[in-house]
Amino acid sequence: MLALYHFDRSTAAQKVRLSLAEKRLAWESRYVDPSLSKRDQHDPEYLKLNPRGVVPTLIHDGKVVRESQVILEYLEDAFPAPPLRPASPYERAQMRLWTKLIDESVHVDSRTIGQCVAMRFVTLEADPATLKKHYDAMPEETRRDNDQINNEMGLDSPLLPGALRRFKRIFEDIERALGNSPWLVGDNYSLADISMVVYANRLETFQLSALLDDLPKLKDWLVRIKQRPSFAEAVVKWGDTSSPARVRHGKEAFPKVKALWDAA
Ligand SMILES: N[C@@H](CCC(=O)N[C@@H](CS)C(=O)NCC(=O)O)C(=O)O
Repeated sequence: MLALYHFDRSTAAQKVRLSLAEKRLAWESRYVDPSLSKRDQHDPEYLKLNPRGVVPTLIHDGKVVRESQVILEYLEDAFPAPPLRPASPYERAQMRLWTKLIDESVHVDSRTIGQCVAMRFVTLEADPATLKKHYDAMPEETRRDNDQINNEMGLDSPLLPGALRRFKRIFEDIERALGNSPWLVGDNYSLADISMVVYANRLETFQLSALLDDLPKLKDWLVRIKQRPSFAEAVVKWGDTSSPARVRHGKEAFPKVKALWDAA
């Protein structure tokens, strides 16, 4: 039996749901409400499963697996068909050079961009005592420190230019990799594509897709992945929607973000 602790718009959870959908695996949804009034991710029972207080967490026949990139590899080992890893050891290594980037920078940078552009407004409207409780409960010190800086400083955060610069470089690398092949590695859709696509899609939900205008192959890759039934099942169905506030904040932020992107 498979169960997934997750929430709708979490990029880390989207990746795992994409793999589960590609493999047509049935799973039970255990929804973790991250809103400031609930903060299920800080519940002591959940922290026993995931001491970092984040989603996703996979439960497979009672065994607990956490960290989205680890979960993706676990699912390949436990449920190899259809494979989302190339067969050859060399291409598998190439795939892992892409997936390694997620924990090196991509996930944290995506969080910085999202918070500076739009998510911070929830914290600006929150009651200070509730917000303090939230920060105090966050088990990861770096995450807490970054969140505080990004939420307080928004587009003026000192972390934003670097996050956009690293994103731009990686997206340019994706554009080059797609020069001769429809997928990032080899002839097939793999964990490299799944791991990266949720972050490209996230830029779109923050109304920042025009940043990708000079990257036509990446844009085409994004469209092709969105056409796969797994994307509807794993991302759209769970409501990775742009709320009216997110659309408004994204549009307002765009000129400043674009200037930082162009300067990067
Ligand atoms: N390295 C972790 C990162 C997970 C992560 O950052 N999850 C976010 C959602 S995308 C989360 O749970 N956020 C809630 C919080 O930070 O309080 C993974 O890949 O599983």
